[in-house]
Amino acid sequence: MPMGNIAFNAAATAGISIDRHNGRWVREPNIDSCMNGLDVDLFDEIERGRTWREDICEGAVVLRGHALAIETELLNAIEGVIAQAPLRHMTTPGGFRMSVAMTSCGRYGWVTDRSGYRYDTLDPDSGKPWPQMPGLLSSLAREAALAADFSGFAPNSCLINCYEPGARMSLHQDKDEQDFQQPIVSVSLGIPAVFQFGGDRREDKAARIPLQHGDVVVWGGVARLRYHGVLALKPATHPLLGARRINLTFRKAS
Ligand code: MD3
Ligand code: FE
Repeated sequence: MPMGNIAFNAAATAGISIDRHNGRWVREPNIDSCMNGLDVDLFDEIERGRTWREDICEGAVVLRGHALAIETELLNAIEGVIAQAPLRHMTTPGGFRMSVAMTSCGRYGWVTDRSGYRYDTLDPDSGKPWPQMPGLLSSLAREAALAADFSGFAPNSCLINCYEPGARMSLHQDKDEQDFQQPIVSVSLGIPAVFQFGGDRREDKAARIPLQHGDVVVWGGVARLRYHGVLALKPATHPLLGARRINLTFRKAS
């Protein structure tokens, strides 16, 4: 288990004896002289050390490293979805094959074909409903939205985007959803990408924001309809995902 190793190594470096206790790392009570028997949550301390928040602008917050603590469980859940609804390269209304491979889970999946973009309850490749959204995914999205002050976020769609080196997403707005008061939560996993965050018009100059494995971003309020995209990924490999980047975007489609 990669997470166990990371937690263990960090604790060993800090020179603290630890024990596994209720699924979390804690200081061993018997050597804890100065804390008076208080259970210090060492696991949370370690996680906090490599997570922080960055405000991009009003309505947009990056929670750096926020998904790291559950990376293994997240990847297992994503694998389960992909086994039921495989990643595929869809065709845009203009007839272009997307370089990003996609699938969805939840009540609604985002689809594109020659007839346009839409949310659909059925996977067009199988004719079946999309796989259920795993509870771990919806909880992560809800909790991240709350951390950015959007309470009660209940996503009913999770789009899974898979990038290989060279894949990109050109500047666009997300406006196929019904209620723009609802935020969008994105989770980046695997090799890094440079995210482009533009303005309210396509011509507006876009800021470049690097997104790494474990970063979670919440986009809402005045940021919700801003143009955005992803630059072509550079060749790289990630220890868990190889030469791939997976991005999850959680939405309330309708
Ligand atoms: C800012 N995906 O699927 S996620 C998309 O990395 C999409 O795969 C990108 O854009 C990706 O539509 C970016 C970050 C993101 C998602 C939605 C936004 C940023 C956003 C909506 C409004 C503003
Ligand atoms: Fe988008």
